[in-house]
Amino acid sequence: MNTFPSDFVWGAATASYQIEGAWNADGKGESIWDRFSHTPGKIINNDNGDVACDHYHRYRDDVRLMRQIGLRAYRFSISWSRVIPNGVGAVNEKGIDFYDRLVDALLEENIEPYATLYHWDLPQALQDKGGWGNRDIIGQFADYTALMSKRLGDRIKYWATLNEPWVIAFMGHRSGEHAPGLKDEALSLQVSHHLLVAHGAAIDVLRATVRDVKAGIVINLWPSETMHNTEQELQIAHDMWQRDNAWFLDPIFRGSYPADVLEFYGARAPKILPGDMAQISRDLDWWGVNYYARHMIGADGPVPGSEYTEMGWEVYAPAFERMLVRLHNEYRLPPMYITENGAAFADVVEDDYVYDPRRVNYLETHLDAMANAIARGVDLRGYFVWSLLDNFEWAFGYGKRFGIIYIDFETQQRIWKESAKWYANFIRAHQMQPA
Ligand code: IFM
Repeated sequence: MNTFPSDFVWGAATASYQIEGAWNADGKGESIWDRFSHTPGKIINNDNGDVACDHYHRYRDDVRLMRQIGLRAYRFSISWSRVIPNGVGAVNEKGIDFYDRLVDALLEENIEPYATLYHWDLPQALQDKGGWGNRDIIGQFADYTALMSKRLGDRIKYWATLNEPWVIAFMGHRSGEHAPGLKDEALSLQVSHHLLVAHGAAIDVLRATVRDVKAGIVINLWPSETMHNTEQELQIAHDMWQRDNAWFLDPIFRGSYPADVLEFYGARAPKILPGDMAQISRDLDWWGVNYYARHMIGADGPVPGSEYTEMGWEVYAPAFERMLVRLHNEYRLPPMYITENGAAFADVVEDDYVYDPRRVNYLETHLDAMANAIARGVDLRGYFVWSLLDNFEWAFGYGKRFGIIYIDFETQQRIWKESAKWYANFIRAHQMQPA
């Protein structure tokens, strides 16, 4: 059995729109997710994040839960429209106060805050001016980063610029399943480029503003594996890796887009200005990988013998280990964190408790895969389970439960799942005791 270094960081992750609620409280502006979820037909059941887990009002309870689980770190995101309601200009002090209080509450419990600046909830006022499709977003994001890092940088060292640029660009602007709900491939590619340049601009701001900053980005990665290893399947797997993963990894870590993908997109490829690639490929102190499952090419339906989550995602940890080793072999990388990993299952409450052995198995096998990857040389420093709480799962609404803590959305009661108990015991057995 491989294991973890004693200073390995054990955490949990959430995101503002998925848990905070209080969508228009205390001067918060409208975000694209408020607008999208208030549009009938966009979200299953027409659910929305108006209340969500009411974390805005209950964050103290949630920090207490984190302490009880024994988390050393908590990854959350800041809602841009809560702190700058129109995206630019006037600052909403009450919004900043919320993050101030949250960070202080975390530090009181010795829980290290990891802040993500953008987890998808763009101020609607900026979307009205073109959002991520308008190059002005680069300066606007830099200004927002400057505000937050000046206000919180004395207490937050770990900053991520973006969460999952693939999802923002392609689900928001190509498939239209996510806010702002656009379906335009050329636009989605331009958006992905603006996201990356804005990321690089924000890295410069963080370095200038926060002493001893640890600045990074979070990327979602899905490896593609093949059922029969035919030449055709291998080609598809290769193309998917290039278009979905290398499209973001190469510019960040190599300073150039993959040539085969640029050629594939041809005239739809983004407009790149001089200096952009250098801006995108700034040195990082760390980076985060969000990993859930693999794609299986050539499987006509489910892979025989495999288990699937409520999302329809396969539970298969060996692909995780293989991907981590591949990344380590192919790129020159800063220290890596797994910033999301977890599974949605149809949880049932019985006697104020949720017994979720399938989630425990998912977590156990994926942690095992990580320990193996570390033994094979991968510089992995921490892990954040997705998610601390059941929450608003975007276009799926509240139907998909990823939490290790169950939320009764009628009463806002927080209920322990077996997986939270299991994780608490695991952390206790593996973590360095705080001084
Ligand atoms: O809930 C999301 C999260 O916001 C981003 N990564 C994937 C999770 C599960 O779909």
